[in-house]
Amino acid sequence: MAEAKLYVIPGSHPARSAMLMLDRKGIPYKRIDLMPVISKGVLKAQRFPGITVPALKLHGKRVQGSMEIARELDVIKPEPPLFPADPEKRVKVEEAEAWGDEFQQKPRRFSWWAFKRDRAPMASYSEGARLGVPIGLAVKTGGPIVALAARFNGSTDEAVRADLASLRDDLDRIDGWIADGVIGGPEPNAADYQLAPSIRLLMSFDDLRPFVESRPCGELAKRVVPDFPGRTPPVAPAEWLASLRA
Ligand SMILES: N[C@@H](CCC(=O)N[C@@H](CS)C(=O)NCC(=O)O)C(=O)O
Repeated sequence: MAEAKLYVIPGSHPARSAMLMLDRKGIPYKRIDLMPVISKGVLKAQRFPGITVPALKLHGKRVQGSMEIARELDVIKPEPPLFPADPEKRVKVEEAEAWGDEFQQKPRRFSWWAFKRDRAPMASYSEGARLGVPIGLAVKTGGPIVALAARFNGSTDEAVRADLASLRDDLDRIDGWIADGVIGGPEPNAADYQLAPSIRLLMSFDDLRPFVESRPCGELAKRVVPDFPGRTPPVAPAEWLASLRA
């Protein structure tokens, strides 16, 4: 059987979800690092139906998207399960997972907004990645890629400011799922793997880490994703963080 191949972008949070789930299932895979934006063409050339990572070639099948990958992994290797067997519990995990799939956009939008201001911290997110060019050079010449990614992801001041204004409610919701036992149990489920990398990406920003790390969701993220590369010094105007501070 051919080895599984996982296409990722370094620092991508849903790609990290897929990596963690493959590891959890004990399925070996080859990781293929792609440059953002250029990734779209590579995935098309590889005949994936969509243009985003994570994208997985497994047993001759192409599976794309963190939620789709979670389901496929449970089919091909049921143990340990990523979804609870109890139907009611499963519905709750699926709800949290689907919400997390949407929530991904907030840390993504913030990241590109921040990198548009200063690309230098991007290098730290590519730790251990093999992009085919030196990371320093990729960052140095990456202005057009960052500008395009920021545009594709709607990383405008208005959008990012609105995201930050509602972030506290988002974190409360995630903490609520932990309190209700939907996530945060001893055996991580698909919603843990979906949400924790997004929290970890938020925590990589010095602006946001203080408001996240000591919360239950911050603790959970550190446990589920013990290592997540990247660090970005403060970049957001102080007043944009007011609702987190309140
Ligand atoms: N919700 C999807 C979203 C995947 C997604 O948008 N991935 C981003 C990276 S985090 C991507 O591939 N972007 C294309 C690009 O940056 O060019 C999932 O979980 O798989």
